[in-house]
Amino acid sequence: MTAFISYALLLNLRVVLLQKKFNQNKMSTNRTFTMIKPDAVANGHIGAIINDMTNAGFKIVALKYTKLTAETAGKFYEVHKDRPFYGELVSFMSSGPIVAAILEKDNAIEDFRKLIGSTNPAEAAEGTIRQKYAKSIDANAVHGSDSDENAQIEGDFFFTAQERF
Ligand code: RTP
Ligand code: MG
Repeated sequence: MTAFISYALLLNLRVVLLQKKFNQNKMSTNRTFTMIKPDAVANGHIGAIINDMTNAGFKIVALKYTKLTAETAGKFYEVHKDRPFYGELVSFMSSGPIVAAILEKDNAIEDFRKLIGSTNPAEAAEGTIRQKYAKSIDANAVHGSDSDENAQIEGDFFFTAQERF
């Protein structure tokens, strides 16, 4: 009898752990990280951009109004450190306050990249956030993660576990 109960408890524990792992995986694949960049903040577009994001079905998991230093901006965009635009990118991203957020939706990475449009606003599709609010390839209004892995890294860069809901 004792052996049977122990076996049942172990089985139950295994099911709970598997469910937890499934939920963790599901959460990371359904999340993206974004920043409203200094140009869009300075031009008064925070409200309109958040509205576009939530209207497109993205739920806000975490949200913060903050400012990057040259050092933290440099770290955030470290993947681009050998690119010719790195210096300008770092100086622009630390030039004023930004809004950082973690967003959740099915197919978050791809759908969010579609919502923000091409890196160069001149090439961004009609109705996209960059087409509506961005002026140039440097000051392009918003950031969007390019993969599940980077969404996780970038979200962790700005938010503690207690700041996510
Ligand atoms: P982001 O990371 O900010 O969401 O932008 P993205 O994925 O669309 O573009 P990415 O290739 O990751 O580049 C990061 C930022 O660097 C600037 N950039 N300038 N002059 C250029 O050719 C050039 N290429 C990229 C942009 O401001 C871009 O958002
Ligand atoms: Mg990128």
